Amino acid sequence: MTQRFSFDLKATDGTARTGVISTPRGDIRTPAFMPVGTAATVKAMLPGSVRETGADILLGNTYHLMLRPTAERIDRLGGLHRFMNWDGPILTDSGGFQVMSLAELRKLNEEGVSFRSHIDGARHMLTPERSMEIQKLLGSDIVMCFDECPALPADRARLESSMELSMRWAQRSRDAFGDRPGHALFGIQQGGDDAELRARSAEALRGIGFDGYAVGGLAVGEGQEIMFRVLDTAPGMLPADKPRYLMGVGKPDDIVGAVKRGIDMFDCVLPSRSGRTGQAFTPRGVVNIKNARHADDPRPLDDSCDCPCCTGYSRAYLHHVFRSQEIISSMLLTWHNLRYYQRLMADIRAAIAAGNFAGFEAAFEAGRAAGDI
Ligand code: PRF
Ligand code: ZN
Repeated sequence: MTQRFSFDLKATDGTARTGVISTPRGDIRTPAFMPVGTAATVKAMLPGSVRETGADILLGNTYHLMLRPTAERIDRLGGLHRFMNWDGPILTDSGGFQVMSLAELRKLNEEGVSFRSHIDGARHMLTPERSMEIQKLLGSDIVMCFDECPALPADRARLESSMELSMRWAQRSRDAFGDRPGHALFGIQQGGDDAELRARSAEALRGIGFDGYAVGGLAVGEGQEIMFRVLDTAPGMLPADKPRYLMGVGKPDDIVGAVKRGIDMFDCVLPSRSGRTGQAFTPRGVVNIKNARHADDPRPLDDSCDCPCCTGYSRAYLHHVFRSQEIISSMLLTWHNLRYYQRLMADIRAAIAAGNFAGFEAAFEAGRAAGDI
């Protein structure tokens, strides 16, 4: 029986780690970047193309899918994998974070969060138990605990009561999830920028016991310096033999700095969303394709990239289709950005395996210092 979920650490370099998460739907090489497929699609990409960029796993969202088309409908249609035609692993976020950033008229109490849909204003309620039920109906491979994530800065009393609520919800999530071989449940550490609260949160989660542990509550307004200061200690509070996931991060330099501090998994809308707004990630920094300097440029966007955008098209073409608002502009730039992120992760994994993360970091920084030419 291959109904297993496991994490094998292959090599470490300082606090940076590389390994493989095994799931019945396939392996996830870590450090891993998960493209975001919020509404059962990675916008502007076919699932086979997302796979070609090198992605092992996608992220889906409880909040969006429960509102439209509903978890029950996806279940009737055979689950999220079949619905969106992606047969690899899917991690689903639990909904609380999206309720707080997207929904209207939110009311939070011990039981959960009630809110009005940002789509049609209908009232809904999310609790740890309902979030576990929805993620099960979706057929998620990696289920996230239902938590609350305060924006930063926040005072200590607010961070403390919120963290404690999230830990009670973590226990309720664990109880409601039950025992589902081949499926994983991840706990989420909270505590904002307070090291003592982070330690208490980690202790509570370790006491409950999870298949993996997320660092939540970061990239919520605090800036990179504070985020890295928290990450100097937070990952080390979590079990070394389980994957560690930094939720909603981030820019390429955020990822490099977080890997260095012991993080194994990431998700972010940045590569896909930026692709639709004309921003391209390259080893020499961000290129804004709408800039007039590209209008006559026959060169590829990134001469080091093997993606269809860079092997088939000029900057002049990309500039033209972006300015003309052609659909292919979003398709090509999203493909390139997702490929850039996956090459970044592959380079990171190879460097850690070779014991040369410092060399990787130096080359990464040198490329960005050189700038786009
Ligand atoms: N909790 C959950 N999802 C999240 C976050 C969190 O803290 C974040 C914070 N960056 C992004 N997505 N459940
Ligand atoms: Zn490319």
